[in-house]
Amino acid sequence: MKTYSIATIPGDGIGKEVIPAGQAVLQALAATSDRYRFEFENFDWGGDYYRQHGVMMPANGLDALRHKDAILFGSAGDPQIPDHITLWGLRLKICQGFDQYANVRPTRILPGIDAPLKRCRAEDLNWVIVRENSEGEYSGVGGRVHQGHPIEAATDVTMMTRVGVERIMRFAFRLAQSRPRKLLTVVTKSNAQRHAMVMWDEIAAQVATEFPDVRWDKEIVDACTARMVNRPASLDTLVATNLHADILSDLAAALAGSLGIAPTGNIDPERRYPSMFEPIHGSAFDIMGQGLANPVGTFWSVVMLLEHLGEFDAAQRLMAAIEHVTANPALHTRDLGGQAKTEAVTQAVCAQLAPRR
Ligand code: NAD
Ligand code: K
Ligand code: MN
Repeated sequence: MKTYSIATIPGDGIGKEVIPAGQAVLQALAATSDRYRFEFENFDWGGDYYRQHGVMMPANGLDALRHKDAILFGSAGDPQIPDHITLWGLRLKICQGFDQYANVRPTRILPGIDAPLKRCRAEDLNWVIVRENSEGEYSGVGGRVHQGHPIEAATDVTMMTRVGVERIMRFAFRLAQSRPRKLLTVVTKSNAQRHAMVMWDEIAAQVATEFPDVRWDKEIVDACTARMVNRPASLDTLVATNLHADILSDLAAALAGSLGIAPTGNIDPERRYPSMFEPIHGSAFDIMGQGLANPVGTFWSVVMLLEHLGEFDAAQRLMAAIEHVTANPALHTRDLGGQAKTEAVTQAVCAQLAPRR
């Protein structure tokens, strides 16, 4: 029997509610198989850890994760700690430390979900946004000088490297090639950002020549938001910079019904390091501790984790169980207009996975 070693990092806020739920569905799957099992190690890093130790995770934290098969992550963000400390001290440390340069964000309108675009049929909205996850606007290059003085200045430099852009473009073209429509939209802002984004466009055109069977186009990021609303079926796979894709994917999630549903994988395509899977949402301070969190984004992230491990049958079964549950309005959480609690949705998915008698 194969044993997969999974690190769980619930982090803060509703991360502490949805990650145990994700763990429960993995256990429910394992209970139906004699081919694989999961071994979990939980890491209590995040805001509470910061209050005790002055850091979000220990200095040798990456070493504790390095040999795991995958990481399941909740959220970093605590109402009492500035967001840039929680984000850079935990999630970005792991993403950048393990060079998880491809952030993959699928969006679909799941069965039973009342999505806000009235003229959009479910089959019109089936996207994967590929987010460059290692540099760009979140390169960490920058600084703040003369703090508090009239001449104060601050910069966050958008840094792009040829290596970084080439590898994300190649990943995106390959992903687009693997999907039925073989269609890629390269999101840009080269009209205004005339250095980094011009290089981005040039590299896109170069890499495109390696994929003659992929149809591709370019869209300026602001126009892309309108296109997502007005012509969703004209999009399939998208590739965008760290910041642009961050914003576009929250819009995508909302268009598909709720931020609480959307999953993501922070992936090291070369598999030198473990990849990390998480719902795209944050700590949700407004609902934390009340059992109101929608766990579907975490469950779908677990589907991506299973696909990454090569457990395609388990991934398919879990996705089917999720869709069975979203199709039932009695199992919708408050963000979807329902009244179900995290626990009830989790139990329903686990029950769906259990062997029939
Ligand atoms: P958020 O995603 O936490 O919440 C935005 C809104 O969506 C809230 O109204 C929330 O209640 C709702 N929501 C989010 N997830 C939900 C779920 N699963 N079920 C039901 N409703 C859900 O974004 P925010 O409020 O901007 O950020 C809160 C904190 O989370 C901040 O500290 C931020 O930095 C952090 N954050 C972390 C990550 C991450 O760890 N990857 C991502 C985004 C935000
Ligand atoms: K998250
Ligand atoms: Mn985000």
